Amino acid sequence: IKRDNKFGKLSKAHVKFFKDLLGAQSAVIDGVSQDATDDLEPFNSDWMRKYKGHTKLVVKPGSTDEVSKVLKYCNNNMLAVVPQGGNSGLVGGSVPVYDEIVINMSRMNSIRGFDEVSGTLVVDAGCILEIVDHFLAERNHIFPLDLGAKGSCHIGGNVATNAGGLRLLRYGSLHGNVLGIEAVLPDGTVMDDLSKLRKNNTGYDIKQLFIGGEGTIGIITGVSILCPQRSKAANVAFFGLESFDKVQEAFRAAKSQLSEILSAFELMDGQSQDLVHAVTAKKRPLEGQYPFYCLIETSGSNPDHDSEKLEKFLEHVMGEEIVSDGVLAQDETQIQSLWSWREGIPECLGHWGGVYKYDLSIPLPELYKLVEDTRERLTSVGLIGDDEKHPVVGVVGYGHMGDSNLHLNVATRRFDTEVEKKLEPFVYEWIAKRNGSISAEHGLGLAKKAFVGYSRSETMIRLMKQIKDLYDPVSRITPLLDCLMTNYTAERY
Ligand code: FAD
Ligand code: 2HG
Ligand code: ZN
Repeated sequence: IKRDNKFGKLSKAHVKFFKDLLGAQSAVIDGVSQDATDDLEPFNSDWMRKYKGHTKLVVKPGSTDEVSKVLKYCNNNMLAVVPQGGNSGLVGGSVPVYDEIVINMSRMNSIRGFDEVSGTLVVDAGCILEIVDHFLAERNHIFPLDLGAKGSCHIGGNVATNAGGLRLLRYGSLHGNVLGIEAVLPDGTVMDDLSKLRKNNTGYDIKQLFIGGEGTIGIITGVSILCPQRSKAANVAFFGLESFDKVQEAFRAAKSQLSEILSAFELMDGQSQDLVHAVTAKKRPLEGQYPFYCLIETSGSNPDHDSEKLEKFLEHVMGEEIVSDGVLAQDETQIQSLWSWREGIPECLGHWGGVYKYDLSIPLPELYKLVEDTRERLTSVGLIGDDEKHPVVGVVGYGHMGDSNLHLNVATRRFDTEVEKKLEPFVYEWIAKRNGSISAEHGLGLAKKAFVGYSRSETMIRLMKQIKDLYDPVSRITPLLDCLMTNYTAERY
């Protein structure tokens, strides 16, 4: 993609404006009025090391008012920008594609308030998920979202991507939990919809457009969210199973027997666990090796009640030979250790080089078939192997079984066009045939924007484009189309 020269080039005068506005020295990382420094590098590349930008300026506003002034100035000067939270996104949406200014939200990191009676939390968008969850833990509450990147991702980034994560099965999506949003529109207008109300049927629920909007219509600066009570008891079990049919049986049994205390049901295939083992060399949770594993978590308010339920469930799945082997964590350390075999997969898969990632919604009965079909496809053309000559290390499937959300990952020794051509559009066509989604929880970003038509009709794409035009009207006239997100071009919305 070529840089669109309708966007202005950064000058020393622009940099001076931002330095004067933001005051604090650390709030502006400048590679314009001085030689580009290494300090810019982390903001120019993504977690997967797949996308690389060339920004010469990172600004870190410290308040909603500063975000507003930054965006207004950029709008007036045709300067392209990209919003960035913890930069843990997996679709290349958080890094500049060219020389866009990075608006990094990390300085907006205050917890604005928490009401222990209603469980309503109000935070700045730049708060890190794990820090917020620790704050809530001290108050016997829990953030209704958890994911492997919790140590770095921001609440604003979570909301902007409508992240799903490990406990959506229990607490539902951010579309239900987020009560209010404060955001700044492309022209600098502050949209204060930071409601704390659970119910508010007074017209359109506009904040929903910002949840999963990936920063295309505004920068989220504040979020209010309903947080559930933290459960007193938590249990984690890890099972080995002989087939995907057995995994489905185990899921049905878990839903019917553990019902309201079930808080996660995660799937890992044997190859994903082999690759984690190859990287960490940790002792495996089970003696034998199986083609499938699942991790089941329960959490509830009465430890005895939960244990009783769980015991009955274990008797059932072992007795009926639904699972072949299993282990139940005995303490918090073991809980963390079992979770690491699931949460550690994305990081371990990156060990060899590049990973092609597909985050898919698929009707449950066919969920694993895509992994088998993909593996067969790459094997048949000789791309998978143990040595340097073969670009592909392994094709693995894992994910949020409870949400019918598969993560198909192809771990490679290097990003390789031959591999990519075999995978795309094959994976997207496979998904479209089954009316699935080509992005269940990670968003479109740069990686998926060209493929949105596999999951959305022309009418839906037209409606999305109308919304983009409405919120960013200057783009239609001037056209300052992608003032907010240059990496999202007209093709996308
Ligand atoms: P970034 O990566 O910085 O940005 C993501 C997108 O949001 C970009 O388009 C960016 O422009 C935009 N954005 C960021 N902040 C704002 C803002 N304040 N206002 C407007 N737009 C903004 N995702 C899941 O759904 N479920 C998972 O289980 C999960 N697990 C993960 C595990 C690992 C190890 C990693 C690395 C990622 C995982 N993710 C998962 C991806 C997930 O999207 C991100 O971790 C997280 O939600 C992004 O937050 P962030 O602050 O890092 O956002
Ligand atoms: C997870 O569930 C994340 O671990 C990451 O969504 C998935 O890396 C991936 O493909
Ligand atoms: Zn996931």
